[in-house]
Amino acid sequence: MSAMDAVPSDHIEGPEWSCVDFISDIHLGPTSKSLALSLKNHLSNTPAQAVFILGDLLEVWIGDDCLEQAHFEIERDCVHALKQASLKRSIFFMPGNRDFLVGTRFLQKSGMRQLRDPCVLQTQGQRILLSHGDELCTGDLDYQVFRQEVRSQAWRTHFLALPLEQRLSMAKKMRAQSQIKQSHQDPLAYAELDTQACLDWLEQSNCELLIHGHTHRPMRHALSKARAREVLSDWDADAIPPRRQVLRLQDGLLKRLEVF
Ligand SMILES: [Mn+2]
Repeated sequence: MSAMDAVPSDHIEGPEWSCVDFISDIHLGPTSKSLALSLKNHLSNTPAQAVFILGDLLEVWIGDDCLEQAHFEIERDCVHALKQASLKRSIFFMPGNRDFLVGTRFLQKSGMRQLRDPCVLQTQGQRILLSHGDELCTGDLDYQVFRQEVRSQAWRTHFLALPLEQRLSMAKKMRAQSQIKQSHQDPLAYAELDTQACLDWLEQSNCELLIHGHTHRPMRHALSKARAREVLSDWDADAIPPRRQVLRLQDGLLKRLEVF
């Protein structure tokens, strides 16, 4: 990877792509054998010339040194599959709130190009705004303060320098706090995106459509006469029926499909 590639892109053009896939919130972890298999199959068999992973590919990521740890076999395997797929198609990765600590080594080994959040995609005659989505949950001020702190270079440098055991226990604690918070809220309102914030971003970027993940509530929302957002599904192999959904833009049309 060249030095230039290491800078996250905020604008991607794919004039030659007739098929593009969007996924997010796969939440791969040490017990996600079945999901990892579905993802690997999809990455190697999709007709898409480009795959956009819009955050939370991993359940949690606490530093690229984990790639050398025995416990992280699923993630290591996924990196290998991404690399293989990246030889045939372009794979883009935007960090989510669970895996924003994915670093240069992870990206190099997986062959993924990193995107800024948000990022404008121009393809098939459309301008589409891509985001993980959590920055648009502006109604949750506590979360936005937390987000700003952990996304700062100072916090990142400090955290990544801690011993692995300490990082693991801090990540567990943060997860537990987030679950307590979530349990006290209406599940349909939890971590919902602010409509005006979405409209502002769309206007600033001159886009009509926002594609994002994060909420795990897959559907299309009309935001105004001309503007809409399309929410990606999370992946859950244990759900009945299992959810492994891909949003595909093919020949200018969006469709959702389940993969196996
Ligand atoms: Mn998320």
